[in-house]
Amino acid sequence: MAGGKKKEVKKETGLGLSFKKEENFGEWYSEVVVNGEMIEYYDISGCYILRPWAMSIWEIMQVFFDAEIKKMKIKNCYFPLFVSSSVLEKEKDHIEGFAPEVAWVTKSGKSDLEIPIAIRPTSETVMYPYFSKWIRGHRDLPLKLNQWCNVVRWEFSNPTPFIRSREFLWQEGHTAFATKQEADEEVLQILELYRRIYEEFLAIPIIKGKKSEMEKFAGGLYTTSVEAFIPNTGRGIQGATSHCLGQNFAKMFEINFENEKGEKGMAWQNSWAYSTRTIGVMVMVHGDDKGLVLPPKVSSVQVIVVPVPFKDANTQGIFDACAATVDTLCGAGIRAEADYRENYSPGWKYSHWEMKGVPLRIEIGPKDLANNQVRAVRRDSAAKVDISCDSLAGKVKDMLDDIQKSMFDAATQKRDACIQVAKTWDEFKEALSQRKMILAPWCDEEEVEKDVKDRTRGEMGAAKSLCSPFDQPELPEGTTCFASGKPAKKVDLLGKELLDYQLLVRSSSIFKLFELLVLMYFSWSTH
Ligand code: 86X
Repeated sequence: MAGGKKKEVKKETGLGLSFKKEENFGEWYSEVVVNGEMIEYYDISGCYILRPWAMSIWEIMQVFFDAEIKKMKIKNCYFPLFVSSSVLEKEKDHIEGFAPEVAWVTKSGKSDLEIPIAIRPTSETVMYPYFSKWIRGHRDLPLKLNQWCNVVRWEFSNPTPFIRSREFLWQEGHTAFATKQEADEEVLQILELYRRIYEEFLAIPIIKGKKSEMEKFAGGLYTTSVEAFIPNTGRGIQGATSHCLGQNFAKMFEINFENEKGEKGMAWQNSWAYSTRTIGVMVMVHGDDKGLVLPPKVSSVQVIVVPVPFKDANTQGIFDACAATVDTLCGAGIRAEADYRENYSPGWKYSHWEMKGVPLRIEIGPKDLANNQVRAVRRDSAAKVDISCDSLAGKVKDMLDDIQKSMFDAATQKRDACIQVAKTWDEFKEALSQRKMILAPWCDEEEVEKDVKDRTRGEMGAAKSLCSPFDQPELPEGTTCFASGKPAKKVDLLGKELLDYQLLVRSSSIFKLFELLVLMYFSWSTH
């Protein structure tokens, strides 16, 4: 077992990343989600296998969110995956722009279906006919439903694991109220839960705000969101959304009720969602050149214990100490496991668990055994400390809390360094070229918003309004819009979006051949 008695040491190849986060972000990301055992690529483009390592993160967030919405008296339900074409198209205006993304089932076996059936891209049209049926009087309100499910959107632009996949997991909440005030309140309560998922669980700072008229969900009244930032790309990304739909859908689907006085009213509705995209944002923000870095709160293994046997030392004693360590930690509510595999060296195990992003590694060798201590190594900072076995659980708990906090602080510091205040167009352009998000005084007019897009359009997308942050500074009298020079109404957060970013700039082999031909032509023609 120890030293020469090792059975079969696997080659220490295949570990480690061939791309650096700073140098080739897109390739780094594709590699880290696979080598970190979160994703396996699948033979249908844009579809990915979520391995247990990713699914466990999703489940931890789900346990939190599900409990919180239950406190709000929101009930879980499950509506079918399929939508008939007549129901999907009932609500034409909302669907129109999205139509190319809808996937259809057209056959069973070899025979064509009489009427094709769509796969839900979202469930408004699936659910709202039943809201209409179930809501009669004011006693039927509020109706507050949520479902955990998959949806399909047949995207054609660069698919990316978690961030933009053709099938993804989410929760979608759909609620109906008698009054606008109740709906408004819920929009913000849900948004606060989304903030907590990002900041408290994923250790990612977000900005809460309201979407512009152009960027809001067109079917609704207003849209709020949490906006995150990916420093390496200089891009913002929408983390989750909470919409007030107003009475638009109630009008279309006839979701009406009668109040105490027998008067007719129309329901006020909300819808809200967060998806497995959260996991992709976490990988992008925290990962490094050694692999994933998982925040302790969402890691299914918070502490990995690695025995470090040495030649003729007391190997059994070391293994027993590892088992005792796992027992103590698990007993204290810490998610700990030991890696006893005999066909891998300790060094290989270190790299492996670093790749998977486990927050804390505990090594136990002969010296530790003799001193009644263990060695703890942090994933986020690589800091090493020796911990006495007598105070193990308490110390480890403190360390995990500290890692969670440090990761959030580090991400916040990086994010804040990428936010620039701009008062003029030139300042705005300069900050944009430095891959920053911009806070700028804004006239909040659609024409100007379009103009900003036009004037910044490049190969990898245009700058756009990300949100108008709820947290607004006081605007001095006479402040003007950075883009139009008109009086500013508020401060807006602007930037480029990750979804417009070409993550993988890979040329196909036929394209490479073409490039080669062009190169040859020019080198010959100059002779
Ligand atoms: C917008 C709106 C809304 C419930 C949410 O953001 C929260 C959860 N839905 C979703 N949206 C679409 O309505 C849509 C519709 C079709 Cl038909 C489609 F193919 C794609 C879509 N994408 C987004």
